[in-house]
Amino acid sequence: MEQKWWHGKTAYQIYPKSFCDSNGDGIGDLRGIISKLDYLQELGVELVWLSPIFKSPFVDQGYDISDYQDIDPVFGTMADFDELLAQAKARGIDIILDLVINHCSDKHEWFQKACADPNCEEAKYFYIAKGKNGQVPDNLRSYFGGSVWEPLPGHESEDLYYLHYFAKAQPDLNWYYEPLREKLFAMINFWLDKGVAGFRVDAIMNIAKDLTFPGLPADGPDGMCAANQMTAKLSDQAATFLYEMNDKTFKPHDAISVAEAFGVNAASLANYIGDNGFFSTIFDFSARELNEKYPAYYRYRPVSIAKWRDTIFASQERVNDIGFMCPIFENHDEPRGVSYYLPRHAQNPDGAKAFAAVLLMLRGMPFIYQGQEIGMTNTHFNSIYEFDDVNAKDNYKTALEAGLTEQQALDILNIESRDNARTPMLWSDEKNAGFSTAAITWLKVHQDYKTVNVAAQRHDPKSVFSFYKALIALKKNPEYKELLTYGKFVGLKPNAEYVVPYARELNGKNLYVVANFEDRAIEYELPTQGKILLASNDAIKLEGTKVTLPAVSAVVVAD
Ligand code: TEU
Ligand code: CA
Repeated sequence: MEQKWWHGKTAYQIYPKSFCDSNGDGIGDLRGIISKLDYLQELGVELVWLSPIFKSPFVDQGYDISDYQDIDPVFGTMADFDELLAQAKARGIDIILDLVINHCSDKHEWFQKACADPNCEEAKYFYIAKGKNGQVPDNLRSYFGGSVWEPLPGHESEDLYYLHYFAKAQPDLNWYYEPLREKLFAMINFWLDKGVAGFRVDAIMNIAKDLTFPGLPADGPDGMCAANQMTAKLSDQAATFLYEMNDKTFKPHDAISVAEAFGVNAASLANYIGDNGFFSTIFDFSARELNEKYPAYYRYRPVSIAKWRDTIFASQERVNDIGFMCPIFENHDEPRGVSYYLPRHAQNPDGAKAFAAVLLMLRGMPFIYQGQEIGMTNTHFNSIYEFDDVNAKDNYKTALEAGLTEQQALDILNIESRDNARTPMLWSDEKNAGFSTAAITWLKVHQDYKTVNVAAQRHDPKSVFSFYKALIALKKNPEYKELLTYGKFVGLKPNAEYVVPYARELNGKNLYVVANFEDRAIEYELPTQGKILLASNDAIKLEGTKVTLPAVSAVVVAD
């Protein structure tokens, strides 16, 4: 496998609105991020992904972009961004941005022009189509509910519609029109030329469309079919565009591209992440995919750590000889992992530490989502009015329409909603958890901030934060770096439901991770004898090949 500059690094996702507010308006910003670079350096991360910071009306929190080459004033200025890049670099941290190019905002000047004149050049950047038999062009359902088609503003009486796979305020961009692709590639190169190390690539498989808009057999009582099913059918078409994008942007810059690509089938993985693949790497969403939301988002099933283990082990083994996938536990679209995947008795700092060991020693570049490193859990919301997320509001509505009570609909959002992990970062036990001096923050502050915060953990050697720091340091330790970067992943046999054991193996050297999420101590027999490198709990004992782990703990052993 060809070696790349980013191999072996640990990445960190910042959700800019909620990381740190420098000017007291209740919203996180770039100068806030600059003020926390020392913290990130101390943690040891070397790659930071910023969720969108571009000009946006924030209907979908920045994933609706109205100007790709400008910073939204709520976050600061281009000068602030340049300083952030330079200051991060000085601390050995590379920055990657969010590339949201399946769609833009309806406030983007391209779409404004398209509405003013559906025959103009910019109108070709979008999918604008006539209705069929008095109906919208097809029966696809958008990710956020309702039809993917909306009447083109100003042309309602002309039976003209525009396509949006996500919110109505996010018109899809027409990748089949070459001049539009060239515009997007030039924009990507603008940021890469500035010194950005690469991109996280948003919702990218959706760029492929069937231009005859045939629709699909209904998958629900509304007569519609989820748009992602069409996307899944058209992945070969998307691939053509993605090779082109790589050749014209990422590749000449030796940039990293981390794609949000759902549902990639095993047979095509090499095209995505192999040595000549069109992406550097993709997130491993296999555990999250277990919970297909439609047809009933409100009928969610929790994913147990046992299921998580079996699913992730399979995807790790699948890519051993192909490339790397990025292990994640949570992000800005997911509830907090501790609350979502761990059994109740492990939804605490011990569980967060044990999980950290499992996640960070896996093969591939892990992404830590802000607050994960201090063991944040789901935020508790008392009413629908405390939510911001467009998706949460849609899901609430759908649940009520399906006959759930308000309390039931709220209970589900408290488990599943994207806002669970979007609340402000907890820096201290001061006002607004040290995130902002404002009277009100844009999203409520997590209920546990008095006890769960960075200040309380930073100098405590037994904290979740210190354990993350030690694990990241281990990945950089010259003695284990190669093994942890390129070593093969080998799933070991669990001897209890909530035990997660695996090995990493390179040139006859082994490293073992055993995590015990049971509510009782367990003994585990390792394949070979070794020494403990890191233990999440003082009571962990290793005698010969037998390791004893108390309830909710994890150990890293090397032979
Ligand atoms: O997400 C794309 C996506 O397919 C999902 O994870 C989606 O957010 C989920 O089904 C909704 O519950 C990306 C971004 O990560 C997300 O924040 C944006 O809302 C979305 O694209 C649109 O840009
Ligand atoms: Ca601010």
